[in-house]
Amino acid sequence: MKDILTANFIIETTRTLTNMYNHGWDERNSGNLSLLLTESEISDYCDLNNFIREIPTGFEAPELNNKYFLVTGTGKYFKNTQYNPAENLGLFKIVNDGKIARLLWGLTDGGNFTSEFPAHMMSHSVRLAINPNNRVILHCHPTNLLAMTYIHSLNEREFTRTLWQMCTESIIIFPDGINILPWMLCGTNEIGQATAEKFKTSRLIIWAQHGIYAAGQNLDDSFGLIETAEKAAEIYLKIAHLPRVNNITDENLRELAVKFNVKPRDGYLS
Ligand code: 2HA
Ligand code: ZN
Repeated sequence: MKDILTANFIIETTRTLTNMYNHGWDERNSGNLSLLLTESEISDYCDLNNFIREIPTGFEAPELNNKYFLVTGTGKYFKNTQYNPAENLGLFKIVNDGKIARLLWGLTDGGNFTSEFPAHMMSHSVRLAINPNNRVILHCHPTNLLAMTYIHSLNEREFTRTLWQMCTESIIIFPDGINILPWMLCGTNEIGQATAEKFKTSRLIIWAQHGIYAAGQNLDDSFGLIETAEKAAEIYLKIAHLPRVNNITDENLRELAVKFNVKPRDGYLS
């Protein structure tokens, strides 16, 4: 067996978590990440015929049967993962129609998967049905987006249009816009189901007064989505209280969509 700490998926995940912490999006134990891995990616690094322990998931997801996920642990700090990946991350195989997660590696202090495991797994199911190359679900608490949910309408079209108008790049990076859940109790199957439902039409979901979820084909893709939306929110907060004398118009947004070959969400441009 090769040393799993030298595997690309561990190195990249750890770098992403550190980077997110450094952006101020993951205070204390906040945020969580799950990365779908194939058998061939992990078979050199851990014994797939053995497992350490089994944890009931509390939900069913037959479509995730026999899939492998690297997941952050509950109560673990993003900032600490770089110093001890084996304690802060867990590699799981999903079995029994999604009802059981088998720990193959990690969570060495006896820890459990993230409290938002339902939201992650249910969201993987939905995104995989739309794009078989989806690998990552990422959650964090980005400061400016979170602040915006206190002062901006939570209407998805209006919120999206505001973000599109704040940076030229926004509509190119998230043409599907941003979906929004009202404040809900986190860590439950209910918020998991609601989040997965929202992932049917966008790759970015805001949890009002809490944070954001992103889905992507790899860590850079999902991180980049959040980074772009967060930048737009930062600009909004800098200018929201000032008279606006210039703007990115709907005509400009249409030009961007044509030039960069993206399809803006139906009905979002007037
Ligand atoms: O894991 O961010 O939503 C801590 C959280 C819960
Ligand atoms: Zn959170």
